[in-house]
Amino acid sequence: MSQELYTQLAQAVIDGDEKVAMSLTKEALTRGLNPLEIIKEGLTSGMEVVGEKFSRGEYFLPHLVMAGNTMKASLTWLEPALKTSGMVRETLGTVVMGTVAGDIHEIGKSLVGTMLAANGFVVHDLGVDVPTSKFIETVRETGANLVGLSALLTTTMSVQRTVIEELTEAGLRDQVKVMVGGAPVSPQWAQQIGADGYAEDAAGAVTLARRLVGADG
Ligand code: HCB
Repeated sequence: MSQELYTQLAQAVIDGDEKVAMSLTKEALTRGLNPLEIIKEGLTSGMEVVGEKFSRGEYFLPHLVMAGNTMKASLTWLEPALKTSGMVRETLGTVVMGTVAGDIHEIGKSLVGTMLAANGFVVHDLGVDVPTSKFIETVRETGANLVGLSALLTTTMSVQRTVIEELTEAGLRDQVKVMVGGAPVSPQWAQQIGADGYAEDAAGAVTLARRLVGADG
């Protein structure tokens, strides 16, 4: 039953049909389905197909825009549910989160930020196309102990390394753990650039963040 709904939701993302996606999202929530599962099995799996179609030259930029807007519209319904899902009362740490310079992909970064906030982290979301100096400045100002860097393009992955290098140059590297993520990023890449960890999705980012700040003992 729920699988059929997820398939329809994925199709709505593929079609870039915001209206259908929002109505299916509301239905899924009414049925009591897990918001993270709705995102993973419905919205994200639709996005994967959109990405594949774009790679094959079947879809063009407007399709990416429409799919992105469709996912964002559904997330406006899912985020309140995600925010209450963690129900953590204590503060585990302060995170500076953003998509690196040159990259405007927003959705995954925002989802990770929402999940971290729901799970006890104070999140400073700097947005997208964030200048490297802004990460450094914000870590210094907030005394953050964690930085989350998102990159969706092979051409912007290297900026994650630049941010880490500049944190070191600014004398802040010992104060913060750095986690990286985004479609082209891998655990090997994280290791190669001297990041402290890689997370595949928002739930994984919460597990990793808790581990990095020593919340799990
Ligand atoms: Co975009 N785009 N795009 N895009 N895009 C991708 C990323 C491609 C893979 C599509 C493809 O070719 N198959 C491709 C990149 C190829 C590459 O470099 N390897 C691509 C391209 C090429 C481009 C443009 C260059 C296209 C052009 O202009 N010709 C252009 C780039 C502009 C720029 O940034 N300078 C572009 C633009 C766009 C938009 C703006 C139209 C739109 C984004 C809308 C928005 O964000 N508001 C868009 C979209 C939607 C996509 C796809 C289809 C989906 C991305 C997405 O939102 N996924 C994507 C294909 C794909 O990724 N399969 C395609 C859903 C979220 C939930 O997943 O992976 O972002 P996520 O985040 C996860 C996960 O990675 C992890 O947790 C998140 C939550 O689960 N995570 C972290 C992410 N960040 C983390 C940080 C951490 O610390 C920890 C975990």
